[in-house]
Amino acid sequence: MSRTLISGGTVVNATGTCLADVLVDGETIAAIVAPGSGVAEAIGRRGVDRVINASGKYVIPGGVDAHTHMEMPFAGTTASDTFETGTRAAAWGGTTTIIDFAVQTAGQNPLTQYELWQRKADGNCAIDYGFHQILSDVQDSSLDAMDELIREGVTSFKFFMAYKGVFLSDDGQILRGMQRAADNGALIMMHAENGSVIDVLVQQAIQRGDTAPYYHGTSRPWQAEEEATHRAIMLADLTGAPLYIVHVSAKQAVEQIAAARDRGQNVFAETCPQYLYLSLEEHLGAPGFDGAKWVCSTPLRARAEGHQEHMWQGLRTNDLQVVSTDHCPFCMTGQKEMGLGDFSKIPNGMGTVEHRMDLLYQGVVLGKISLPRWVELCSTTPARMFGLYGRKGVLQPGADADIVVYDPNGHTSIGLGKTHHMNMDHSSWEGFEINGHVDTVISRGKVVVDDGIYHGKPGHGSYLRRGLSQYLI
Ligand code: DUC
Ligand code: ZN
Ligand code: ZN
Repeated sequence: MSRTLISGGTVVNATGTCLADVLVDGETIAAIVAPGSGVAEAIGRRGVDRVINASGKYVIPGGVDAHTHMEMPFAGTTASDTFETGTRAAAWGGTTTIIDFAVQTAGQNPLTQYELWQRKADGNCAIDYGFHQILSDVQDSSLDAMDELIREGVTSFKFFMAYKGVFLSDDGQILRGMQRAADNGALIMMHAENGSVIDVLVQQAIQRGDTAPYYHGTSRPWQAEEEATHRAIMLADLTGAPLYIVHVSAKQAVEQIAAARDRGQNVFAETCPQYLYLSLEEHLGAPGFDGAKWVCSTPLRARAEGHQEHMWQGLRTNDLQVVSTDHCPFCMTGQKEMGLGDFSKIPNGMGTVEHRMDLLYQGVVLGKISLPRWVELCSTTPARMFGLYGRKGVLQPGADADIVVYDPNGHTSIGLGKTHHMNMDHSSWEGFEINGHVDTVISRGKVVVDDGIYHGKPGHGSYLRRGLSQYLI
């Protein structure tokens, strides 16, 4: 079993920062001690295999990205990152855990689908991974499958209020899923957009000849997100189920979430980097077909309406608790271009799994969030929300040694051929300049990235059997 000493860094947890040395023994953290106390030196004399000098750097718990879609079938194609390429890219960016989605569409058996997703990931992941289960048509057997899946460590279930005929569950089906979750302790995740309204607006836009990517945004207006968010909150209230709204992009949806939380409801929510930085006008509205790179749902919102600043505010005030990526990449060639002349045929999604830690760190640089809050949003709360805390999301003795050494004085230029290891033919973040750099990434005691060199391998990542959300117990 190899021993690594990370010396002289500033250890950052969600609770605060301190100067400390971190000793890794095998796959876990053995000790966190004050530098100069002699403890590290004593341990050192007994032999460490490697010393990492973290002086002047932050030592943080590895990132937990609770919302990714590797190899996801969507709109007649499949997300371009496999579990192998996507988890490798995640590792490059300082994320050491992903929670992906096993997908059940109408007529399929959720348990069979879960096993299928296990086979896709097994032996391929560079970092640890877990699963949520997507449920669409809710049969009696699906409700029983929820109980069975919880025993397998799948403790959260995602429903869609959009994408009729593919993923959409109607309100009655969602209600039944929530009733079961209220009984069995599962967390309900919701894609909250009014799909029926969107389908009409999309059809009308295409008929008008408004076929460019920009109109993907205008046909999924904030009212459709606010309404669905409110409806999901009401259904959750009716049933007593805990609710987690995914990829929030509209400020009005944040207001609904904040109001529910103020009433005492167990409602939680995430946003994603794209809703903090990118916009309808500049990105979806890019010349020609370029906007297709940023077609995702919920859509990028108008900067003039102030959504982006409101997301930052929500992250600061805890109206929003988590930042995930909704990583669902598609190449322009052969995939996004399926929607040339008809935006509704562009596969929805963009690739961000590699850049989440860097992009959110800019919030610290810009004074929008504190250093511990960065760690809380990107690692600690997702771990607690999805039943992994203690093992993941914190640097403490006994925790998995998932550790990132982050250099605040380093620099990262994002883009194709620079810091981009996702399986895409473009970058949705081309040209972003990051103050900060992921220097070293350790996954369960193994150095997977160090000084610009990748040392990981497929199959190092293990399946995480998750417990119930630690926000509920
Ligand atoms: N949104 C996306 O952008 N892609 C995949 C599914 C989703 O809800
Ligand atoms: Zn979604
Ligand atoms: Zn998603």
